[in-house]
This record gives sequence, C-alpha cells and structure tokens, in this order.
Amino acid sequence: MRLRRIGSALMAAAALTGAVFGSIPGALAETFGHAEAGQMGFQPAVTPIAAEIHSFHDLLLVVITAISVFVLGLLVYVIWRFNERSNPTPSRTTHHAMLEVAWTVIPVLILVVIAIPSFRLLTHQLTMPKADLTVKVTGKQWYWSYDYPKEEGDFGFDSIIKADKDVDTSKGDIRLLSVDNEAVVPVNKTIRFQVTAADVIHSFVVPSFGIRIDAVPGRLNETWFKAEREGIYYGQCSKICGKDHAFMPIAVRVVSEQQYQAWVADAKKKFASAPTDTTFAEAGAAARQ
Ligand SMILES: [Cu+2]
Repeated sequence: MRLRRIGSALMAAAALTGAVFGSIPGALAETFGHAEAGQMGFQPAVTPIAAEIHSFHDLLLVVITAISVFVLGLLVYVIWRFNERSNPTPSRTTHHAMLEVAWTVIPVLILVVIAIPSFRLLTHQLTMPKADLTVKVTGKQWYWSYDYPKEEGDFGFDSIIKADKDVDTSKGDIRLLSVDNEAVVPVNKTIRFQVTAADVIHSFVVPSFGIRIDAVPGRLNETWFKAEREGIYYGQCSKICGKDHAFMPIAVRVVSEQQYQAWVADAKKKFASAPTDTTFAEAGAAARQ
C-alpha cells in the first residue's frame, strides 16, 4: 500500500517535471519575442548584441557558481576540521605572506577576466553603426508613439495596449502585450531608435533585441539593434511612470524588406490624417531645439 503510494507520487513528480521541462525544447525551436510559461533562461536573442549579453551572462554564471561553491567548501571544511572538538589547541599563526598575495591577486585576475568581455560588450552597445532607418520613440503616460523620418514618408502613430475584449489569441494576440499599432522595421537592417518622453521618465526595453534605454523628457537618447529574425518582439516600460506603467507594452514587428515597404506605403495613408497628439508635437519641437 505504502509502496504504491510512493510509486504514484514518483510518477506524478515525473509527469510534473515532464510538463515543465518537456515543453521547453519545443518552445525554444521557434523564436518567441515574449515571456513563455515554463520558460527557463532568457528569451532567444535575435540581435548580435542580445547574443553577446547572453554569452556574457553565461560566463558570469560559471564564475559566480565556481566562487560560491569554493567559498561554501572552505566554510564547510573549517567547520568540520577546526571546531573545538577536532582541533582543541589552535595554531597561533596570524600572517601568511603567500596566502595574502594569493587572495589579492586571484580575485584581481577574476575581475580582469570579467572586465574584458564586459567592456567589449559596452563598446559594441554604445558604438552606433551607420543606421539604415531611424525611428523616434516617445514615451507617454501611458503608451508609446513612433515617428518615422521624412525618407519613409514622415508619419507617426500612437501604440496603445489592446483592451482585453480586443485581444484575439487565435490571431496571436497576447494579453497585456499586444498593441493596436506595432512599430514595424525591416529584418537585417541597422535600426536606430531615438528615445524621448513627453511627460515623465519611461524606459524602452525589448529583451530579444538586448536594448534598454531611458526615455527622458527634454532629452533624446538613442540605441540601435539589428534584428536577424523576422517576428514580433515585445517589451515593457521599465521605469515606474505612474498608474498605468504596467499597461504600456512595446511591440516591434520585424519583417522582410518587401513587407516593410508595403507597410510603409499603407501607414503613410493610414496615419496621414491622424498625427500623434499635440503633447507629442510640443515635446518633439522642444527636443529638436
Ligand atoms: Cu512608462
């Protein structure tokens, strides 16, 4: 009876493990630009910078795991070997030159090993390549506006979260992430996002692209990415900005060059009569001065 109960508990545990981990290879096979149920690790990287962030993270994980295990091992050894019972007459040693040199030099070397890829990553992030397309992004309470430059037709639009009643999961909508108008950019092109805000500080973050930049009123920050896979990638405002901070998602659709041109042709007409609101126009004028 007891054995059977243990057996069924084990089977339930195995099934649960399978449910949690079994879904992961399938999920990883496709690129998902948002958090997944049961997800382990990061969202797949779709830009070289995001891939570099992930490999830097992996390196740090190895380093901190090795340090933690080493320190834990030393602690356990000291507790076991040098407690009052096993070591009744303690040594009176107070200094050990070699040991002191070692515990200074080794951490310095570890920091150097970390610093090299860290500064390399920062340099790659902050060195802006020549952009194929520049889009201006404005954070507002509580949505984002995107403005496309003159060469693309000089149009802009607001991107507002879809209300629950408009979310159609059969069409790929995701509650709390899908928006009415997504920003659209071409694949394999260097895109520059110039980011500002019209009211309070927001933060523009798209994990799959490895980008995170503050949107500050009166300042024009910029970041860049080169998405290598088509798809729709989501992000969220990451600086607490007021009551609807949680409800101003970012949605960027990466499409082929042809699809992008078709979208631009469409968007020029669609958004021609609906410029972004006056708050933004004022903020834009201020930012341009
Ligand atoms: Cu915000």
